[in-house]
Amino acid sequence: MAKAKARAGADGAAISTTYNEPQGSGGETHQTTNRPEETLTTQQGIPVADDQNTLRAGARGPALMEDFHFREKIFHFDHERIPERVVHARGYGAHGYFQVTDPLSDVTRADVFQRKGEKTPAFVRFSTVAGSKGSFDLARDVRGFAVKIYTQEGNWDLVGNNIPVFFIQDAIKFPDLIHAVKPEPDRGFPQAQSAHTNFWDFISLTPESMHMIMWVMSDRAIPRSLRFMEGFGVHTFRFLDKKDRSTFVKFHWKPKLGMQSVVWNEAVKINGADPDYHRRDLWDAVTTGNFPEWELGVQLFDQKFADKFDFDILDPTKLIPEEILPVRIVGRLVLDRMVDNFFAETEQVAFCTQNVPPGIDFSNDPLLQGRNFSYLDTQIKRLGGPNFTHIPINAPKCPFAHFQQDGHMAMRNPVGRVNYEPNSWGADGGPRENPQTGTRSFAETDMGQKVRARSETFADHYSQARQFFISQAPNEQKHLADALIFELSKVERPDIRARMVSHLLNIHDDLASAVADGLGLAMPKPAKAARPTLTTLPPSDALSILKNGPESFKGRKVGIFATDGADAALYSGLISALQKEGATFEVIAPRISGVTLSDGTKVEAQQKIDGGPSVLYDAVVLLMSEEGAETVKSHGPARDFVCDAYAHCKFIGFTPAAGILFDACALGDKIDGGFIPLKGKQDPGAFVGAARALRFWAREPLTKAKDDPQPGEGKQGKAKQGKRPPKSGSK
Ligand code: HDD
Repeated sequence: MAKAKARAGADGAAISTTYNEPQGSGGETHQTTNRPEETLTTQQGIPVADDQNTLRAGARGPALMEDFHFREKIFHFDHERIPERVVHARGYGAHGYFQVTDPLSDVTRADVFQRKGEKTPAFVRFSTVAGSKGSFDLARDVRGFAVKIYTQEGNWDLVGNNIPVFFIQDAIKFPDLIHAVKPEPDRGFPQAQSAHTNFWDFISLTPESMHMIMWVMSDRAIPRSLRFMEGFGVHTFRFLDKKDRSTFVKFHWKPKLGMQSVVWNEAVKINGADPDYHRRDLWDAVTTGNFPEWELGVQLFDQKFADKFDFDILDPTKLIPEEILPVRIVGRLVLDRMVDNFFAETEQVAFCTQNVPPGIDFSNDPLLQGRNFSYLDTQIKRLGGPNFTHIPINAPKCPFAHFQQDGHMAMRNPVGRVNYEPNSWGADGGPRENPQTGTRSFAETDMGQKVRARSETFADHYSQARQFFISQAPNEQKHLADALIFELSKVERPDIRARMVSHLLNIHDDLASAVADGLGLAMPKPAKAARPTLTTLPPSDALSILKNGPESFKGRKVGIFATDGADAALYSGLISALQKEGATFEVIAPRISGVTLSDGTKVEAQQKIDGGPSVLYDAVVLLMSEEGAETVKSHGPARDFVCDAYAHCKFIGFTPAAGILFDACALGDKIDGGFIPLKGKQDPGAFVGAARALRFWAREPLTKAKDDPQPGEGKQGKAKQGKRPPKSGSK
């Protein structure tokens, strides 16, 4: 057992230290807190008398080589970093469990899906793709959604994203894609952005990326919270039953609190105000017992369905609309515990797409096949050797036995005389293979000539991109066009901008004209398409965020900008309405010491106005006395608080005195339905009720798609369960 040590803090108080110790099958976390009697030691366990001064020859003399404590401390510090992930470097993880709600024994023998109600431990790491470890959370980017489920038959890693399709069809293009999006090699910037020349150069030369481009230019790429986004396994996988019969499967994670994104201008400002916005949000939710939850859904289908579907089910740039193939909800994922140590767990966790337990198998998706090589390979570089499964976060939690041995940092080796198989040592001969319970592959017969070729069935690059676009609510379409204009405006070469617009012409004329107009570009000719765009695919409501938002304000956060003398009864009414809804709040005040309300009650502030801009909140309240409003009305951050909340279409609750501030922000004549006056007892409840719509979208000017059916009016009719009517202003 490792000992937990305590060290003295600056004030002399003991600070707890936790060591993770690889042990037995899963390792365990050993934690001891506040044990001031414990003595600081070296890594070798030698007690340390003085940790403030190096050993030297005379008080002003040179340091001595024999100071092993100093040398060990600095040696360890010098080696504290491991290479960051080549992609998905910035991430945040949490523990939890997966629970089966609808067993799948009819289609898979995977042990994890057999018993209703059973919980299996899980670890999830969310991430951005392009940015370095220290980049900001609100980059426009795909979010990684990697889930490790520690099943009783080994670890299952479902290494997905918050977008159900991908940029490329063949893994051989992955290094090119990532080189193009990462900082340009000569100058080393821009960081965590796709808005630069090289990225759009590569994309505009890669028509297969167009569907994914629709998603990453949509609000999906700027989620409000990791808790409010969907996850997808992306590829088609296989389930295998007890007789090895195969069913194709696509995996979906659906957030219980609905989907929600921020707007781009807000994202830019959040990155300055709180670069850790997403990780702080997850930390706060889990540590206050508001455990984030997703449903696991599966789309199941057979070869017959695959044969008649419009697109190749092996093509990772395509999805199967939920209206055509409903999602069956089979379980839930709950995150209920943060890590003890970020490095030990979140940084060292190693996901590998090839980790699938018996009963789950791969399809021939060429991207998945390539990933199955890449992930194992990358872990060896990143974690330093082949024994990364000895690290507790990566170790299976079921019994395991094999003859792999030795290598860097081996924590466990097979015991006894036998380290090979077959052997003649009978019962002492160690583990044996088991054809009955062991993992078996689908008996794939689809083999052919050895070729370097892309299947003809992968050649339609635009139809589903169009389907995505016409499935968006008008506000969402506008955001998508604006995002393309923003990104392409950062592209230095006009020919690349024009080439992108030539692809957009194959997707939707309105989108192409809006973007060409925004760029001040003469309309180019459409790009040459390998297949003509199908204009018959109907809108799919499931693809829109606005139609899959929450029904309540639960899990959301209000910023209450308060001044001295604000109405005490309204304040307490507001707090109870928010608590009843399951929402949280922060008080923002001119000074961090807080405010004194009308009845003399003192209220602590969580933010001083300069550090608590309205972009950090889902809705805001201006709880002000006249005198207070007069004092803040000429203060820049106070005015930005109000102007931004207005510009970002937020609901604004306000006491009458806040009118002074509205006038100062030139909003006096712009009061609309998104402004909720707070005067009487019922008003805080009315504010929370309005805020359930999350944004007052009617405030946002639109560019409308003219000739397509509006989302929800398509031939495929209503989307699957969980679909909600459009929010106010989304028509
Ligand atoms: Fe990947 C990391 C998701 C294509 C190669 N990938 C990584 C992570 C996620 C994904 C969520 C972070 C895991 C973590 O939190 O530690 N990647 C995807 C998805 C893809 C995809 C959903 C397409 C459907 N990836 C992809 C391809 C390749 C890789 C085609 C290479 C051929 N991905 C990697 C990697 C990473 C990785 C280099 C970096 C760190 C790691 O694996 O552990 O191997």
